[in-house]
Amino acid sequence: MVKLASIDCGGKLLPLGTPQIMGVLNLTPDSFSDGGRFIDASGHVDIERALFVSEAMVEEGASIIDIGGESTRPGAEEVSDQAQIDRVATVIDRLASRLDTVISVDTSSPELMVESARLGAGMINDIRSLAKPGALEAAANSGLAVCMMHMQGQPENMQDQPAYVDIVQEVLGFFEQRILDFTDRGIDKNKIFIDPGFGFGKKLEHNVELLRGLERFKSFGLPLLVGISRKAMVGQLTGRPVQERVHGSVAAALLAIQSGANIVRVHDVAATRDMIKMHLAIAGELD
Ligand code: 8Y7
Repeated sequence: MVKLASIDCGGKLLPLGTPQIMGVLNLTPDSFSDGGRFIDASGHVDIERALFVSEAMVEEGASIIDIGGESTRPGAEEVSDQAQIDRVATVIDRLASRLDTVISVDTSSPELMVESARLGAGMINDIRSLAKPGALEAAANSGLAVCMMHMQGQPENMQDQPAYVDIVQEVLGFFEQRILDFTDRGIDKNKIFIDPGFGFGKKLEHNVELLRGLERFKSFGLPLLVGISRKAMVGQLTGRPVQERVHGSVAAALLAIQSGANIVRVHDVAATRDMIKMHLAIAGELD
């Protein structure tokens, strides 16, 4: 298998020779798996706690921390740009200066993209794939790496009636077009990650088909990011509530890595790190 080199993420190098872990830091009151964990009694982000947990995730093996200030769970309402900035800016600033870890900002807001780049973030993770007016320009000007994710519909309605004829083919087609849109606007092709967007406008059968066909997404020669951690898919297949989905999530991450995923976006970093060590040993790639 052809190995990808490292990618420059805002001046920090993300190695891609082995699978990397993106740890999730949701600074939201309402994310489905861990909402409210960092919100104090007055409704503000508990910055010290967010920094502490981020550093713990790095110690456990995360090389990217994905910071979000807007819940994108099915049916979630959009949050204003300023409210998102208020939630995440200080944490991005303090983490970027304190850690070698790549800081990713989970946002669709061009304003927050610009502000995050200024504060030292290295990557934009936009579930809307830079669809908001001004987002392509903001991302291109930032020079940051960008994760392009597939979603059918919008978070408000995406789980109402997802429908595909051939999901893998349709998601591949989306990337083909969107890579052109990104590069036409001046985003460096070598800084694009692709992500099929598990659970975003997808029913269980669609998510299963995507995971089965995951290898086909390697055809672009771009790093592949996969997020299945604690999602409904894991709940449906194991019968477990959200706080009991670690084992199913780690299994899903291993299946994704065995099909070529370069980055797994997860809540349970330590468990995922153990799995990757096992994978590397058996695949003969342990350093
Ligand atoms: C994903 C994501 C979420 C994902 C990427 C959750 C922000 C829902 N899922 N970003 N974000 N890929 N790139 O369950 O799968 O964490 S939010």
